Amino acid sequence: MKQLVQTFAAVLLAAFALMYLTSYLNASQGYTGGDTLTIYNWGDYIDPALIEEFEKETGMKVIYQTFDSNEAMMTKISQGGTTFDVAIPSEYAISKMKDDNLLLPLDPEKLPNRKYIDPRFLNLSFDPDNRYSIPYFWGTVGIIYNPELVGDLKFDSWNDLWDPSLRNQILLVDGAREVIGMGLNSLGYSLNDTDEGHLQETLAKLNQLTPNVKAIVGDEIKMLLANEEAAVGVVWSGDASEIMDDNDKLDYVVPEEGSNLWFDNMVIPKTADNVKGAHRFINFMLDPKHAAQNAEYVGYSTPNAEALKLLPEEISGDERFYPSEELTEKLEVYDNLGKRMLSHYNELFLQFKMFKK
Ligand code: N2P
Repeated sequence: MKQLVQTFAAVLLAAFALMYLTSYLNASQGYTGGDTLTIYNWGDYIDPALIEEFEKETGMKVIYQTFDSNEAMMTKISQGGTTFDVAIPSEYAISKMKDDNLLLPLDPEKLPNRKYIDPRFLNLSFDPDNRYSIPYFWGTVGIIYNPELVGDLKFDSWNDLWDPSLRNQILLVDGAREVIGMGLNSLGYSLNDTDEGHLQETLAKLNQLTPNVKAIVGDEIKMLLANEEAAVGVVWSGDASEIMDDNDKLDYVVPEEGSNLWFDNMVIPKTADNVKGAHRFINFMLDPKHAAQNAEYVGYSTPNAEALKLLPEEISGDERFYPSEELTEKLEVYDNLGKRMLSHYNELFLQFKMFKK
């Protein structure tokens, strides 16, 4: 009998030790169970107070990680090994992630606040019926400039950037599609052009811009431009709006040859661990009150029609950041150019960066 009790105690002890070891290993490997939610978003792209509010409301713990380009985000998600419950890619990346089977379909019943999204931003070609994605922010790519430092230049053409008076005065956003796209547009080509001759011509033209380029930078572009460290920047519209909040001397313009119209959307990656929590977070962000608070904080344009009504008229009525449908029709959305061509754009961008150094 005594031996039986001893064996039982030893088995019990071993089971406890195993349980302890498993939970220790899970914790040290960043395991995310039902009450944590891992979000993968662009830098400077959410009001942190909303994360706190979400945590308080749901009791979930949010692990928040950031990326600075669609390319970096896709590489990390496709490599696996890390769990992300919600990510926020742009349209061409969503199309590619769908092709690569990296996304889970959304459950519309768990997203009642979807009804607040302006139908103009739903059902777009990269994700018909919004099976995998829900709009987060949208905007353009354009030029922010300090009128006091650029003479008569008005930047209604991308070609103004090549003006010799702008030596060492331009900051560029660190994005392959944006910089190659601006080069293509300056030559009158589509920013989805795949003709090798056009692409080489674009690279040669971008290389000629290098004397004017002070730096190619990430989110710090906002601080540098607001502090007048450079006279001109090629930026996403929402960053321009935020910079202009800090320095109202600056102005933002979308050149007439055309530019990019982009849409960033919330998705649930295939490797998600907390799918229920992911839906809860997406629905929370779609609440007009939260969407308006977020838009006001980050400076980007909300696709949420009810949230727009809650924003002050000086924001919602500003055509630079809420361009009319008529204006946006002239702009181009990035196509998913396929794996090979997207890598080629990245390589060309790297060559431009190397040439600049
Ligand atoms: C915010 C980045 C916005 C990305 N820092 C535009 N697609």
